[in-house]
Amino acid sequence: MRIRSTVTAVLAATAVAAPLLVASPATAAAHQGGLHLGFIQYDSPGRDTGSNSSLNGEWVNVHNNTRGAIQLKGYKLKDNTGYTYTFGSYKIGAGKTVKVRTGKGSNGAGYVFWGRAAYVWNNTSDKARLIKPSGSQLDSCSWTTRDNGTRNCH
Ligand SMILES: [Ca+2]
Repeated sequence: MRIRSTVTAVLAATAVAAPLLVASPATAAAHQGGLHLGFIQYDSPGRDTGSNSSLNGEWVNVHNNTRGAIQLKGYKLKDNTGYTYTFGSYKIGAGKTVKVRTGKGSNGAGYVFWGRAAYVWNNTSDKARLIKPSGSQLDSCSWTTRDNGTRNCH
C-alpha cells in the first residue's frame, strides 16, 4: 500500500511536470517567429581573396519555422549599404532552411546564389534584413567583430 501510494505520487508529479517541459520549447519557437534569419557566415573562412569560392563562403540562412511551405519569390535580403538580393521562384518547405551564398553558382535544393562579384556582408559590423514582397520587414539581425565571423540569428 505504501509503495503504491508513492508510485501514484510520482506519476502525479510527472503529470504536472510534463506540460512545463513542453511549454519551454514552445516559448522559444514563438520567439523565433515564422520565416526568419538563421545562421549568418558574414566573414568568409580564411583570407578574403575575392575568389568566387571565397565569396560563396559568405552566406545567410533563411529558415521557415512555420508549418507550411512558403514561396519566396519577391522576398528580399538587404544589408546596411542597401545591396539587395531578391529571391526568384523558390519554395521553402516547412521546417526547412535555404542558404543564400554571395557569389555565383547554380541554384539547387537548399541553396541559392546572390551572383555578386564582391562580398556583401561587412566583417566589422553590418545588419541583415529579411523583407517581404510587400516591403515590410520580417526580420533583422546585426553583428560586430565580437561575433567572430558567424552570427546565430535564431
Ligand atoms: Ca564578409
